[in-house]
Amino acid sequence: MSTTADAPAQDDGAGSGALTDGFHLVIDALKLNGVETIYHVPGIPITDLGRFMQAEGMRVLSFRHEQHAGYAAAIAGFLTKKPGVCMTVSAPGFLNGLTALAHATTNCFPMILISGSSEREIVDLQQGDYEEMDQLAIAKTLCKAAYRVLHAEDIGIGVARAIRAAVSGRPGGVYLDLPAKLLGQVLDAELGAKSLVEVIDPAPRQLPAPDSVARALEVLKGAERPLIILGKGAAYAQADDDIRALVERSGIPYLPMSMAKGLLPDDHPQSAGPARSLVLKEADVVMLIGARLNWLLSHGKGRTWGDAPKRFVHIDIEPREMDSNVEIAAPVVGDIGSCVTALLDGMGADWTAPPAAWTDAVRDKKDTNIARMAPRLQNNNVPMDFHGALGVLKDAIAERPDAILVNEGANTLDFTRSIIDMYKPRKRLDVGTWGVMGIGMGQAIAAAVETGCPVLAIEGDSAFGFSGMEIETICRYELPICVVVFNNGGIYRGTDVNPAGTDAATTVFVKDARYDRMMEAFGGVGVQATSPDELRQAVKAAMDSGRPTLVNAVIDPEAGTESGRIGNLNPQSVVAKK
Ligand code: ADP
Ligand code: TZD
Ligand code: MG
Repeated sequence: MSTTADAPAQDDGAGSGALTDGFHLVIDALKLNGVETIYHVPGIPITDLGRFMQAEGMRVLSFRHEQHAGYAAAIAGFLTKKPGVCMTVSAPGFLNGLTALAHATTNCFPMILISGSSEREIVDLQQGDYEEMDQLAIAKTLCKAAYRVLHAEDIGIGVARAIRAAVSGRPGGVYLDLPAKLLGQVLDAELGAKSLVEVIDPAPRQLPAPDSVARALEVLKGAERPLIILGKGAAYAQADDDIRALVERSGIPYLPMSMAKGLLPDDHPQSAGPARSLVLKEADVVMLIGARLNWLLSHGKGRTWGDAPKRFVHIDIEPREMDSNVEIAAPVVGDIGSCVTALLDGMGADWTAPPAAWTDAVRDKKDTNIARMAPRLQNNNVPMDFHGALGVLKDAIAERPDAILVNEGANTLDFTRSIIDMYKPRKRLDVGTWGVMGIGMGQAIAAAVETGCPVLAIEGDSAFGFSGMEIETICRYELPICVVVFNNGGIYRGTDVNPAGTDAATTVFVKDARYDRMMEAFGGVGVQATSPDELRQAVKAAMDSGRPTLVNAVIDPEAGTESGRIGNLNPQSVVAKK
């Protein structure tokens, strides 16, 4: 319990005489609930809150922009199953953090955005306070829950509600509004301590109904060509052993969504990753575990899914997710750990593996695709193409399966996802449900801070630019992060020309940019790599030393395609010519 250092003695018979205040009650409430790390940008009215947190032994990481502190908090939530906390100043700082809070909510990651706010009386009369904004009203529409605390004795309850809302049921982002006046409010220390709330069982297990499990098993048993799809909800659930047991016991081929890669190792015999098109088209029963049928799975219908009729089994904690895009034959609502255990228990001794005709067809397709890709990954072309560079980085991860891979870009994202195998759960972090650029450095920092593991961030040059200034943060905290910028001189490609002949084309950047020199400016290691061999050496040195490093990997500006793998989502003009 902390009290204000220079508080005057007071004895009104109500408590100990010692005083505490809003600042310290916020700290005590967070610490009581196991929150030890804060992702942060200081300023009025929370500068002292950050200082006091540090003084009380919390880890307070100051960023250069709130959006990246927010993305760090969001991914900390994914990695730890506890809310990641971002703390910002009022209006502009709050808005900068809000993008990440909305991202956390969209991705079902538990996160709390704590923002200081201006005086309510002035804000509500719109009298133009310093950084005036009705933050609570704005946050409400963009996150799972939003709360404001007005009295110091309610801080304990406010923090408890925020934590429970973030992690229980479908996880998401929560906003907690702390007006400046609240932080300075004084309270008897003993009463303050009593007002704190330790959240018991913040994310209670949610057992599936037995008849829903039986129905799911019936549907699976009737399948000729079954498929399991693992999503990032399955990775989040930390039910790794049970999920693996279910997949292996069932004998069913599985497809990992991007951030579920490594939940089972990508070289597992049942992985259907390299046969994605075939299994989506041909499967007759598909069991989704913590994956939504959103755009990333073509909404469960259309060309991607072929003409073969399909029945879906869907495991998710959110009942409203069922039938969101297509009919679900067997909804199983509950937490993934409990659902998977129940399915395993129900499989019984007479469970039979899927027909060999199906598993053989999947394996053949996979073997063919892997064999076709292999020589392209060995190429030593200069300038490098994506395959030559990623062949090197694929080896780097295979040699260090504990390392965390952060990945964003368009071509840089799509090629990396399909080429680099992951071997352990929650080791691949990326742009998530929105395909958002800018998560890179925030995620890399949180990954290093929360896990202590080395981080390899593979970044398109455009993607990197969104959060590039945070390499100063990486150097300041001396984090073991190696950033590889795939520098193809632009968005998708570096070759666009403006037909009007005036400004540079909209998708191109300065030619021959040296991102490595940015890292040197802050005392980190910068390396220019123009060939796969140079890239291999640079990344090896970085991963061996653990020193903050940025490798400017020069990629052929012609190598990429428009929008990477999702160019089909671009609307077409009937008038304009490209
Ligand atoms: P992906 O993008 O990998 O396909 P999504 O983000 O679409 O994954 O889906 C994740 C799903 O996982 C969400 O529908 C969410 O409700 C669900 N989920 C998250 N945590 C759990 C959990 N512990 N138990 C059950 N479902 C969960
Ligand atoms: N802004 C935000 C926040 N998210 C986005 N997804 C975009 C803009 C649009 N966008 C993409 O979808 S990918 C991309 C942008 C700007 C950058 C692609 O260029 P890159 O990767 O250099 O990162 P490649 O390897 O050159 O394709
Ligand atoms: Mg690029």
